[in-house]
Amino acid sequence: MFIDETTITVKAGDGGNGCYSYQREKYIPKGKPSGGNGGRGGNIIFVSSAQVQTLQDVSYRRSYEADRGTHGSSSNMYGHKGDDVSIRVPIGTIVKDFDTDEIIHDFLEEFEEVVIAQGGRGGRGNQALVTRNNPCPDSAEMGKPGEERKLRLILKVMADVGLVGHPNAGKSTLLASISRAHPKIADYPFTTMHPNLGIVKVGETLSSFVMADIPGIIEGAHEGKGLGIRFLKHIERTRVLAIMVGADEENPEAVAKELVEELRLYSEELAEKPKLFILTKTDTVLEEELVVPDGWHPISAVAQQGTRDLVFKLKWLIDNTKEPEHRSIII
Ligand SMILES: Nc1nc2c(ncn2[C@@H]2O[C@H](COP(=O)(O)OP(=O)(O)OP(=O)(O)O)[C@@H](O)[C@H]2O)c(=O)[nH]1
Ligand SMILES: [Mg+2]
Repeated sequence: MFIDETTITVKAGDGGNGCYSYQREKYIPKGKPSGGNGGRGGNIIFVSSAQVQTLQDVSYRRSYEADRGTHGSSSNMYGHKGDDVSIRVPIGTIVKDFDTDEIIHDFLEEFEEVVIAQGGRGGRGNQALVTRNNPCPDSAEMGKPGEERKLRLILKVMADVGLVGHPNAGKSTLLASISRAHPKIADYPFTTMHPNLGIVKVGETLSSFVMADIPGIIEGAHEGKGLGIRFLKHIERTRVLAIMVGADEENPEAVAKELVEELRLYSEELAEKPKLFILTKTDTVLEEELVVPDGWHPISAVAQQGTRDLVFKLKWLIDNTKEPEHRSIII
């Protein structure tokens, strides 16, 4: 299941208590202070990983708790640190404080490791509390409680190119033909129900880029028609857009215009991204009847025509587009 929003509670471990004790030796009624410190509580750590694509695994549990540190003990024995809890999230996950809406962290790259809730400090034992003025402290400290937070997680996938088009335009077919992704393809609208990502290799070069295929958009999507605009957030962070229109549409240019307007109703910024217009399914039209609008790129993903050039064009466009400035945008 593709889950791109969830709410969870995390609780880091409490610190262990410091110990209050005195050395006991023969003939010495009260020896030196010897109570050890408590151990620190375990942290809650988030790690971004390319191995997970959705928030499904995270949302499986409502709350996460790290172990507490153990208490200090006599003979200056320190308590052990509580184990950390590490939670894997997909790249593109935004972690927000549920109550304040503040962004705690936005995971833009792989292997980012962030402490989201700090374990509590262990309390000092009476041995650590010794000062010149107070050589025999008569108490030890309690451990501090671990941080507890309610979090809202939002996934906005990270990709270089976002595919935009009517249902059935051939978006998933293109992704499947130029990457190793296996999105579902069928001749009915709204086959794609959630975003698919694919890594596209650029010809025989060593470079590649990430392409995001999202569900089709129809007129009125911003009002919730079709699958609506729920998935547009997944192309907010792309550098460029590929607007795809089937050669079997009556007026491809009008369709493209309408698609861009639909994007604009969602976000001006999204609509203003650099775009490549692609005429798809060119094999469905007789050669002499095929009209390719000015500046458009024709392809037939099924006949593997124009797709290789398309990859180079997209790469060029990506390389010549600045990285989006604020990659964590309005939510
Ligand atoms: N003849 C021909 N058919 C194509 C081509 N590209 C896609 N199709 C067909 O068009 C239909 C829709 O293709 P999809 O790739 O699922 O379309 P989509 O844009 O992903 O559709 P949604 O997921 O519903 O938004 C399928 O039956 C494909 O086989 C093409 O280049 N030529
Ligand atoms: Mg599709």
